[in-house]
Amino acid sequence: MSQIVTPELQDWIREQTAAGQPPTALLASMLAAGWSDEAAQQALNAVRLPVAAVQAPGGAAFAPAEGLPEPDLSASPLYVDAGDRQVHVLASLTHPRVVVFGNLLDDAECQMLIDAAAPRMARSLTVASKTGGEEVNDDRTSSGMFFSRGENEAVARLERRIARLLRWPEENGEGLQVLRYGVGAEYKPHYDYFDPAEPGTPRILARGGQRVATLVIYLNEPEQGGGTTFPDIGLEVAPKRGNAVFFAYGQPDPSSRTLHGGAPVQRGEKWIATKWLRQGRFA
Ligand code: PD2
Ligand code: ZN
Repeated sequence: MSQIVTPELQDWIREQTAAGQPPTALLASMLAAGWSDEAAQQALNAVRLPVAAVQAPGGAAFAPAEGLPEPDLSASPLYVDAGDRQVHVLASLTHPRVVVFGNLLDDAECQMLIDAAAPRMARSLTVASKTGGEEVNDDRTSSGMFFSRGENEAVARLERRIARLLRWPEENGEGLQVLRYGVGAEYKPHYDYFDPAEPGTPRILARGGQRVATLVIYLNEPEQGGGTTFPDIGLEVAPKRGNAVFFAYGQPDPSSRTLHGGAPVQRGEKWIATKWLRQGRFA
């Protein structure tokens, strides 16, 4: 059997999705029809999500990406031109899509973000999936703050760089979030997309649709612990200053295999900046 993602297969996935079939059911059908797990997941991830209202990125110097945020690694480059910086490609995985970058930020930029965020830190909230509001959650023992998009020159420059690197419109990004974890603080494994089955999700999706990808940027180096873990695929990314881990999820479903967490900091402290990317314009 051919395991290529044909237009017919893409149509079938779109039709089934429109008819209300969740990705897990589509995955089960494909496995039953003889597809390998990897090929079936590849097919699901290759299909563009239905996007209600994606705005064109006014005046952006690149074509908006088809499908999902994705750096151009087609020629297996060591470096990707992110406009004002050559970002290093340290490791990549196709299913799920995970890319570890080096040299995304220099030390001075990391410090500038920490210094600007520090006076504004408060105990981190997570989205309350029942209501679409926010709540304190024991799974997330960090403190944090959000910059608004383009809030200062350092933030604006980083947002331009990320948009170029991941070929996704700046306008589709949420404001950069900065988190600080002290000793013992962690972020238990979770998915970053919004659970379609939760009653609060439609309210959240009204602002730019689903999240489709995450970029976690390390702003300092804890002395021990604090890696970003992906339990489904046995991956742990070390929190090295200026580096970042990118991952994308074509479907808001565990079949994306993007379960991930922030391991407890054992010594020192950990600062990160997270950029979440939406399907459409985040306003
Ligand atoms: O701090 C991390 O490594 C981490 C882990 C999981 C951050 C996030 N999720 C996040 O910001 O979504
Ligand atoms: Zn996360």
